[in-house]
Amino acid sequence: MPSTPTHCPYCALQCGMYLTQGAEGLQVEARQFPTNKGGLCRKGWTSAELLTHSDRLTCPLIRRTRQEHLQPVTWTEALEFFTERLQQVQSQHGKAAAGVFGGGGLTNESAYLLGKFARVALSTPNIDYNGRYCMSSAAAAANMAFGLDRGLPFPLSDIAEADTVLLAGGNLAETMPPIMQYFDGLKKNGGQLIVCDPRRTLTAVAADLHLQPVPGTDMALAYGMLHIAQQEGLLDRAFIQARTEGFESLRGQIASFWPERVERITGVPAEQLHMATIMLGMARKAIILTARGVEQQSKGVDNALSFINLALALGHAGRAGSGWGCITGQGNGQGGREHGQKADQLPGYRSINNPQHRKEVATVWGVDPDSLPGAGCSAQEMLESLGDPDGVKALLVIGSNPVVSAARAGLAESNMHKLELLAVADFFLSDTAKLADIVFPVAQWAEMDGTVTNLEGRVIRRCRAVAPPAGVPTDTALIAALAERMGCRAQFPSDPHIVFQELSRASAGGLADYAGITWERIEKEDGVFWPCPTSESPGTPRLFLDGFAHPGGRAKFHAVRYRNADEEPCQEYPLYLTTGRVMAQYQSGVQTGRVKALKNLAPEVFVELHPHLASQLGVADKERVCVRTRRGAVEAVAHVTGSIRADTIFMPFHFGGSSRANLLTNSALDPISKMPEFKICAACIEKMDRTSSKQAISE
Ligand SMILES: Nc1nc2c(c(=O)[nH]1)N[C@H]1C(S)=C(S)[C@@H](COP(=O)(O)OP(=O)(O)OC[C@H]3O[C@@H](n4cnc5c(=O)[nH]c(N)nc54)[C@H](O)[C@@H]3O)O[C@H]1N2
Ligand SMILES: Nc1nc2c(c(=O)[nH]1)N[C@H]1C(S)=C(S)[C@@H](COP(=O)(O)OP(=O)(O)OC[C@H]3O[C@@H](n4cnc5c(=O)[nH]c(N)nc54)[C@H](O)[C@@H]3O)O[C@H]1N2
Ligand code: SF4
Ligand SMILES: [Mo]
Repeated sequence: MPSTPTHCPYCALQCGMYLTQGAEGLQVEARQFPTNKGGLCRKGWTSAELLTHSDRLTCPLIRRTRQEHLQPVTWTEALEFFTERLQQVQSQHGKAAAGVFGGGGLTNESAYLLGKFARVALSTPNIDYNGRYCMSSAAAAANMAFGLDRGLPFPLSDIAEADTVLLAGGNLAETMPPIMQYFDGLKKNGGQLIVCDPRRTLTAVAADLHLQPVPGTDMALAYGMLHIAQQEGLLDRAFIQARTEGFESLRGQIASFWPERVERITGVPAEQLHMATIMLGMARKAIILTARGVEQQSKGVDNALSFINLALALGHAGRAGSGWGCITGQGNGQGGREHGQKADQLPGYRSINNPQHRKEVATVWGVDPDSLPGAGCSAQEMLESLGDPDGVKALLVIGSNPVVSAARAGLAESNMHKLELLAVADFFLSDTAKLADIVFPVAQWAEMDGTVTNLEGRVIRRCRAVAPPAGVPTDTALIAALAERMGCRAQFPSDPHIVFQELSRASAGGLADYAGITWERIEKEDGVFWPCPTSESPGTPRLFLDGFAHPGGRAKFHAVRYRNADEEPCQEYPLYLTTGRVMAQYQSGVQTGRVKALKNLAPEVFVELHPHLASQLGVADKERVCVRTRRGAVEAVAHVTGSIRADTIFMPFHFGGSSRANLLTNSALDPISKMPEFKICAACIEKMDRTSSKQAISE
């Protein structure tokens, strides 16, 4: 039986795998690929089980009133129902009453076609995607500092070659296990790893130095390191002068974050701060990485900028082997934002507000540039305004499960009920799909061809290994069918190979230029790094070596100001609640929650708390407790562990229904990226006997 070389459906590492048809369905085998070097995590190993899972959706479902249950219908009925309802909403409330909510798991081809569908077939500005919850703060920071945003501006292999790596707010040992090979390589080569996380995670355990700050205080920590670097003469003056601008504007900030003050704010001992600064400042090659821990905050952009400031001031950017990078999350978190799913972006990272960019894309689409809508609202704003007089009233969700994953999910859920049409395209009945008026079944990753762009900016090929179940379309075929049924005159090819060729043309001349990339090249070359403007171009594994992307080629410092989280602990809610991931579950759990081996490893929502806190509260390990915030209450199993700060508790967000961590989270947004504050809110823990009399309320 032939094996199909492809990649895992889940995270941005995009490990290489082979899929082979065996007696018991498709078998997964690890494949040597530059990212995973033959490694896979348990989610990858078990991913093919879902192709034949009995919960798979195989036909469209509709309900004509909210009192009815979803019923199977034919495709003709489904398409008619969708277009009639949508056109009704748009003719009554205007074009912008239609909204699209996409996902960073969609292939480049699907993401591109979805962006075109929103702007051309629906003529609505309102399209955004779950990458807003993931990458948007780092993306905004990179654009501001470097003039270009690509998760890692260097290949993963640079990590192993560095002298020092600082990872702030990432738990890669659980979120991308095979990536740890590069950190092992770093140590084998005599390099050192610093991890900054309020929890002593599996990743922190692997570090040479673990900084364990109070959640939300990273900006003070980064300024504190700059202060020490200045005192110790570790700033790279020549680099600052030749390749950057704006350093002078930071002077006041640097001066005011002396080590003892930083220790008071962050809880990180001044000696550790000193040690970390020396490790980074003395390094010939150093890499600073940020992930969701510092980015998913109402100051996520400023947090990322403060780590970029540190990299620039030490001369660790724009040089081979050094740099700041952000660890992208979803399989196509990177490509998903390059090709037009983001509210203000057109393919190739063009801006929807730039008349020249609009013209370039409109020419490829064969439409009048003036017919393209402007920028729409961001993901969280869209969900919070559903049903409002000016808000979205008909929503298509494709590749996301926001009822579980949006901040303040109780509000998002109740708002879904205000919609006149909720359509969801998924292969399982997710929590969001359960609320829908119409559900479109779609093909899974191994059943369709396409490309995704991994955390390194490497464009790679996903290959079809099996046919989808009869009557189940791919995402591109579904989008093309919807556009056609709506009478859209622009071309909507459904064949992903043709879509990719159009996408390459539409990206030509943009920042994320794919014009020189073909599927054939990707297969031959183990992926191609963008920008790759011509077929002769080798692609660009390392960005910024000859200059940053701002006009003039200089990187910019930003004198960001330290501020508190939107919601700090108080008497009633005395703890910091932070949320995140565990190895065995993926995101809202729709996929991994259906894999028995993974479910056994991580069966239910828990809350990590320190033994001091547990004894203060009289809570025993494994006892069920109630976690409460201003937005709601969730019952969870207590995991008592010395690995977390005593002022902080942690919950994973992978579980649906009443176990949603997002019933608790705060949706305060970063003013620039519009990223919600998933990582910090004020909470309390109550013993169940005290709670049972009160109702466990949630919005
Ligand atoms: N198993 C698994 N792997 C995944 C995913 C998954 O759902 N499951 N999802 C994928 C996706 S989409 C993403 S975005 C990535 C995310 O990958 P990561 O960013 O590694 O994951 P998180 O667990 O969200 O957050 C990382 C850490 O941030 C810490 N943290 C919280 N608050 C702060 C703070 O204020 N400062 C600092 N310095 N740290 C803080 C948390 O304690 C946590 O350990 O993982 C990808 N891989
Ligand atoms: N509290 C808290 N909340 C968070 C986070 C956190 O750290 N803490 N992290 C945030 C982050 S970084 C992210 S990325 C989001 C993710 O949150 P979600 O967007 O909810 O992510 P998934 O659970 O992956 O949802 C994807 C849905 O689409 C389906 N799907 C998967 N692939 C495809 C496809 O190719 N086509 C179609 N049509 N459907 C597909 C899946 O079955 C699933 O139902 O959660 C965010 N929410
Ligand atoms: S690390 Fe990510 S890409 Fe690799 S097997 Fe695990 S989930 Fe899949
Ligand atoms: Mo993410």
